[in-house]
Amino acid sequence: MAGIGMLFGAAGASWAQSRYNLQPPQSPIATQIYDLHMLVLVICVIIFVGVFSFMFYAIVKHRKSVGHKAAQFHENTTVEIIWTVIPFFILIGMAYPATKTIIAMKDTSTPDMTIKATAYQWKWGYDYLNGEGEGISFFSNLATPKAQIEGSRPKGQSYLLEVDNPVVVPVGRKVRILTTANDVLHAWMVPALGVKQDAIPGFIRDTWFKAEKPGTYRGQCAELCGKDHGFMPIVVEAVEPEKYAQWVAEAKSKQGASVVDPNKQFTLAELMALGEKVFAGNCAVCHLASGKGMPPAFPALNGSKVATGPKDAHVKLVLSGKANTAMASFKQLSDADLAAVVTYERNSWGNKAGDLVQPAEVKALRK
Ligand code: HEC
Ligand SMILES: [Cu+2]
Repeated sequence: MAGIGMLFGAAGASWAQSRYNLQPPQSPIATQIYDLHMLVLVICVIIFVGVFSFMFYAIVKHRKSVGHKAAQFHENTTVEIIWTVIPFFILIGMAYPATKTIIAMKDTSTPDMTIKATAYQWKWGYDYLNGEGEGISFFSNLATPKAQIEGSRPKGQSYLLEVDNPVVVPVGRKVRILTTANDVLHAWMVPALGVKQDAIPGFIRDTWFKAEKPGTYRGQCAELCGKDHGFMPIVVEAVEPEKYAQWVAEAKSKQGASVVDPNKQFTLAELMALGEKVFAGNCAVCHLASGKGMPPAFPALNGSKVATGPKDAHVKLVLSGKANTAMASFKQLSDADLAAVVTYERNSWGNKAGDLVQPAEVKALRK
């Protein structure tokens, strides 16, 4: 495949920047995919030009008005053999490198590290399963401000391709990604790294990449059916190994701080502070930071019967969601996050329930 790259050496560099071509490849597999794409394109163009040149030449040169008579012949064995054998070799010429690439894509053996990517409606959760980062896990939410989506502010450069917590990986390491889903089909795709793998509820699929250069690589959930797959982007941050070690240390200490003793009693102020963050990250897209929602689609929580009613019912609704509505289950949040967000809803905007929910109460209601 190096040949094709060399053949188009000079042109290749500028094509790589083109908005009409695939994204510039940044991993060995992406490079193979890119080269395959160019090879097949060139073969198609050669065939196209060859066939149509010959055809138009024949039509013009042998037209009736200059006195040509159609030749009458059929069953010319030589021609039939030629037009079978030539396409056969063209197909083999394309299938052989394509098969090699597919086999390489599927070869997830001997990875340097493994990350599980779990899809949720509508975000990604990541768990670092081994290596230096073992034990790190976080959610990655769309970070594009609502005002840009609604058009009241100009769109940023990474519009809908930015998240709060990117997946950080070291460059030059083979990273295996396990994909699965919590609810519906999703797909983990990062074009520049040459990966696209369906995330299927109840199944684990895997894929891999090796980022060659430090950089930020952006992708999207590539599943079509479902209204918000376009709002759960994927961002992979590839960094030098020293920077990666630093990130791991920071992520672990942050995580250590948020893992709380399940029996810890929080104060109202603590719960409200944490709750505001959890609400902004998980609930405000629908219910709005003002708690006013967007009725009738998304009810206001300000003055809501549930948010000011018995707290067990309130916790249960957030834990289980409401079937057949956009209100999904949030059981993947920690007991502390759930206790905080429910407390926050009960005591924010105009709501004055005055009570608070402790993580232990959420834990008891999970059953
Ligand atoms: C994707 C949109 C969406 C998100 C995100 C969302 N909700 Fe909801 N929520 C809804 C909808 C829709 C309903 C109404 C369900 C129904 O028809 O009863 C609802 C209802 C509720 C209610 C009951 C309100 C009432 O008066 O009936 C509460 C409480 C609630 N949500 C809390 C939360 C919390 C807490 C979060 C974040 C952890 C959250 N919601 C995230 C869409 C959403
Ligand atoms: Cu999705």
